Amino acid sequence: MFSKILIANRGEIALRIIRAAKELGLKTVAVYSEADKNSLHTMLADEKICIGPAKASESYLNIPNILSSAEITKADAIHPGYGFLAENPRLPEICETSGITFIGPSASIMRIMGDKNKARQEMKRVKLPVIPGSDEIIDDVSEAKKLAQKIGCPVILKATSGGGGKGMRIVRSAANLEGQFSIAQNEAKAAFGESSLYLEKYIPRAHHIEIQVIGDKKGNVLAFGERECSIQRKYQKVLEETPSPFIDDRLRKKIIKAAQEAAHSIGYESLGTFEFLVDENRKFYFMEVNTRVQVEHPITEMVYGIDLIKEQIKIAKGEKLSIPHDLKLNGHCIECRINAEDAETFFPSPGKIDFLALPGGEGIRIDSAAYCNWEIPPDYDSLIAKIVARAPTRPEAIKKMLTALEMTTIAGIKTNIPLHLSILSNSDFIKGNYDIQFMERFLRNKNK
Ligand code: MV4
Repeated sequence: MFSKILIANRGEIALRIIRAAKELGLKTVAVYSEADKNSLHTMLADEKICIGPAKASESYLNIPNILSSAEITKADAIHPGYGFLAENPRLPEICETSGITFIGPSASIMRIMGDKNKARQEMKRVKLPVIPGSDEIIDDVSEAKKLAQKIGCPVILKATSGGGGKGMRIVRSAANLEGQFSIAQNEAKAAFGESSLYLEKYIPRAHHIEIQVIGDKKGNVLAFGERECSIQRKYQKVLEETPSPFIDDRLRKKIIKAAQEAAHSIGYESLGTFEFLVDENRKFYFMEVNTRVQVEHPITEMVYGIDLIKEQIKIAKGEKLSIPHDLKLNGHCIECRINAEDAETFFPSPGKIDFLALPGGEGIRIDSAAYCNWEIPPDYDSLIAKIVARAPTRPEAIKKMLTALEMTTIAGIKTNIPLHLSILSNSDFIKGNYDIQFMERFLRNKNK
């Protein structure tokens, strides 16, 4: 069906895909920008090809350059990884007309899910609980006002093309609506070229919970146990864990079933993630669908003993899902995102890694493209390693992660390892007593 995968990405996720491809006996092509000529993915793929200058818009986001690289190298499949082109429906569309297999969902599913309001309507249609809010996009402030009055403040304005919290505004009182509406519109217009907004009731003290799904071309869909992703700063996840200390077995079963049925109803194919908010009364609401592999996929792999990327590649080849349906959750897993950044100010800290010692041992997994003497380019995100720890219980997983972090040395650049050490030592974190407001509170208290 296909035998050579071009990986339209860089960094740790490019290595992750190379590993899966190699295990399946498939050839790989690395694409790289001028800033990445010494990056590990170029050395570990079977072939490499430069696709342009450092600037992502001219390289990793450049569809014509990526397509011609596939033609030159005779790659017959493309894996987009996450970020960059991963959720751009133009890529699967163009792949189809070029006879290249896109390893991901269909362009049409991607297009619907990329419009957060359409995704919301679609999930409402298939009976997934959605957050109370607008039925359609809101054209002007007067409509927003009427709805906010009906629903009651706080409400939240969201951009239909949204993501990463851009074009999102919490409205605490009706008096602020007019101002926040135009701020959200302008922000959405600047970020996505599209200003349309929708409105929801704001859920306070919520948990950000997500369900991994995978579907094959034959209509088989599996959903896994939740990932707890509430530890975020500025809508960037910092640490994720599974299972969530907030979710009991009964609720877990309910959310898994709801996501599985919804994914099945829309004929979801490939890897995807259903994001939910779970409120303080443990009611869950659909938020959005991510139509790509996610950074935090390893924690699901670790507790279920599976390889999601290999499975995703096999599905793209037309194979039937080969993961057993009686999934057994095995232990507890935590992922720390190690970023090249100042642990206090969060400023990026690119530069040369002078010394690198990474941890290991049973239950530890490192996904990283970093090596000693590599110079981290300043042009891309600051994720340099994912440290993942699995153990039979949550306390043991925390202890294993603390040990792993203490046995990690990354010199020459700053990292957020000190931040992770203090989160893992925080009494509320240890108790599992946290929600999406945790980081804000944690950082405020730390600086007192
Ligand atoms: C919300 C919400 C509460 N109520 N929607 C954040 C990014 C995007 N995925 C949607 N997000 C949220 N939507 C309603 N109706 C809370 C979040 C949210 C969040 C908000 C403020 C600070 C941190 C947050 C972390 C995750 C989710």
